Formats: sequence, structure tokens, C-alpha cells
Amino acid sequence: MTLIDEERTRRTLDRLASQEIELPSWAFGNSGTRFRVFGQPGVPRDPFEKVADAAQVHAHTGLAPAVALHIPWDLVDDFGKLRAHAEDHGVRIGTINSNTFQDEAYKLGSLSHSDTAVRRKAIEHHLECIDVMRATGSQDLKIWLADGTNYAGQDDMRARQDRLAESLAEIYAALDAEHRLVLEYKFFEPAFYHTDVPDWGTSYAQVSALGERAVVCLDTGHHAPGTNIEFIVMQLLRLGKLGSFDFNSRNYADDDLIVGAADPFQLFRIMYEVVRGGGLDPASGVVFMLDQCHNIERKIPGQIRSVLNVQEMTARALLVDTDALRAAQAAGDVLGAHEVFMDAFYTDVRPLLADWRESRGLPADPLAAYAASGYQETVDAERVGGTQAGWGA
Ligand code: AOS
Ligand code: ZN
Ligand code: ZN
Repeated sequence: MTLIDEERTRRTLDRLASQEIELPSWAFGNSGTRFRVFGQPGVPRDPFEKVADAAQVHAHTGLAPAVALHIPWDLVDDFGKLRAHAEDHGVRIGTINSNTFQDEAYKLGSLSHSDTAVRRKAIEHHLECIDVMRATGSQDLKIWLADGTNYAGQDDMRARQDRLAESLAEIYAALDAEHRLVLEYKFFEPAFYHTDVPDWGTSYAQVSALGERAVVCLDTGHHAPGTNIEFIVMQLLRLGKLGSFDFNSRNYADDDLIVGAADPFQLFRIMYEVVRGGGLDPASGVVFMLDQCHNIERKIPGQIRSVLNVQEMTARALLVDTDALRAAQAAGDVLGAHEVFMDAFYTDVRPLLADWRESRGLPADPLAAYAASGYQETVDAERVGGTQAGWGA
């Protein structure tokens, strides 16, 4: 077994220093399944409180300086005020997520709908999101579409693809020079026969037609079981089109569970390809976002656990002895190469990261520090009538 040497450890910690993970505002509200939403005490009543909760995650981990918003869930009268509020709490506003999946008008689609009036409504919504980006300083407009059909023959899939391209082109043209359009794919749900952006290939084809500032979002829960997600990560990085991640984990469908919980090894393999493809360099533009719902566990600790999981698997991926790996690969040493890879995966980096955190003025154990901080008890007592993630103010 290869021992992890000191020099590689030092390099790993240096690279981790610039890692940033973006939190979803909706992770802090009540959420559930179609069977039940379990309400929790202390959940935020408005976007300002969601941002304050997200800031707690950053305060205890130093890892999460940005909060993604969802429009209209996070609509406020004055986005400049929300931006200032975020900055006062030591965080910034990140990705703006659009929403064309809740209105009655979108039952048969939004940006790909056959009715010009519905498409216009959906495009206008995205133009409003771009205004929110201007007011908040956000750089990314993320689009996930529920568009699709339930039955073969229900609609013309080819025509829908063409209309989608036209709609996206209009939205892309409205972006400012520093903005990006990020198109998320998902293989099914809520549509059960076909989805208009079901896979990375379709997203890649659509964003490539738009231009350089249009990129793909990879949500780790949006693939068929057994899909080799790290291969997609590799390919999108190779093509210069990996814009962002929506991290979460899944056992069955789009479970939105804590990232790395269901399959830590998969998260390691993904992070290895991120490192290998240069995606950890800030210049790559890859945004590491979480897209999770904490239905039964507490929200803030759930997010703390998640960002730590991403950091731990990033550290392990950075510990791979790439010289030894390449040598084994070049020699056709199948088992040797695999062993080098697994040595890094099996390295327990938690004590190392705890020491490193302390050396940076952060708590060695962020979850314990949060529990001891009294924040949860305070908001549990103060906030009455918190909202559901999706439908709240
Ligand atoms: C939906 O399945 C997607 O993951 C989107 O990213 C969505 O906007 C987000 O989950 C909030 O509901
Ligand atoms: Zn997502
Ligand atoms: Zn999803």
C-alpha cells in the first residue's frame, strides 16, 4: 500500500483553501414528499431568514460563502436589500434558479410549449430572473425545465426541441456580459414518457448552440440507476461545458438526500474527475452547488454534514498519487492502478481536516460547534410559522 506523503498532504490542504460550496435557499424551508411535509420549528419565514441560516453553515465550516435563490420562492421587494443582508452575514447571493413548473399555464410545457403565449410567459419569467441577477450580483441563471410528455404521440418531440432552442436563444441574448446560462438536465419526472432536456447530451447540444457563456448543470440525482456519472463529469470538463453541480445523493430516483450519504465512493470518483479535469481551479468556472431537501433531519446540520462530505471526498481525491497511478496505467497494471486509486479513497482525512480547520480559526467539529452555539434554540423560539421550501414567500 502506498503511504500518503507529507508533501501531497500539504498540496491537498492548499487546494482545499479555495473550495467554495453554494447552498440552496430551499434546503432551509420545510420540505417533504407528495405523501407528507414534516414541519420543523425554527424554519425561516422569509428569504432573509433563509440567508441567515445559510450563513450559519459558512460560519461553522468556512466552506459555503454563497446562497442560491429560487424565483419566485425567494421573491422580495428589494433584492438590493437581500444582497446587503447576505453580505452583512458574510455570504453572497449565488445562482438564480428559475421556476416554470408550478403554474397551471405550464401543464404541457414552458419554454418548449406549442402556444406562443405560454412560451412568452416563460421567457418573461427568465427576463425577470435576469433582473434579479443584476440586483443581487449573481452570475448564473440556472434553468431546470419540467417540460415533457407522459404518453407516446402526445406531442411532437422534434418541434418541442426546436421551440426550446428558440426560447433559450432569446433568454441568452438578454444576459449581461458577465452572466452565464446554466441548463440542467433530468431523465424523468414530472414527465414520465419523455423529458425535453433528459440528458447531458441534449443539454450540451442546446447550450453549444447558444454560445460560450452557456453551460451544463449536472445534478447527481438526475440519471438512470447505474449511470457512470464521473464519465459525464470527465466529458463535460473535457468539452469546457461543465458549468455547475447540483450535489445530492439518491438511492432510487431524485431523492435529494445528503450528498455522499448513499454512495460516498461515487462522490469520491466524481471529485477525482473534477480534480483530473481542472474543475477545482476557480478559473474553470465550475460551481459546486447543493440541491437537497432535508425532509426529516434538521436543516442547518444537514447542510453542514453535506458540505463536510464534499470537502472530505475532495481531499481524498486530491490525495491520489497521480504519478504512481499514471505509471501503473501506462504499464497496464490493472490491479496496481486500482490499488493506488483505492488507497486514497480509504484514507480517513477527518482528523487532518479537523486540525486544518482549527488552524484557520474554525471549529474542529462544526456539527458540535453548531449544536453548542444555541442558534437553533433561539430560532426555534423566535420563528413561528416557517414556510415550506417551495411555496413560501
Ligand atoms: C429538479 O428536479 C431540479 O433538481 C432543480 O434543480 C430544481 O429547481 C430544484 O430541485 C428545486 O426544486
Ligand atoms: Zn437540481
Ligand atoms: Zn432534482
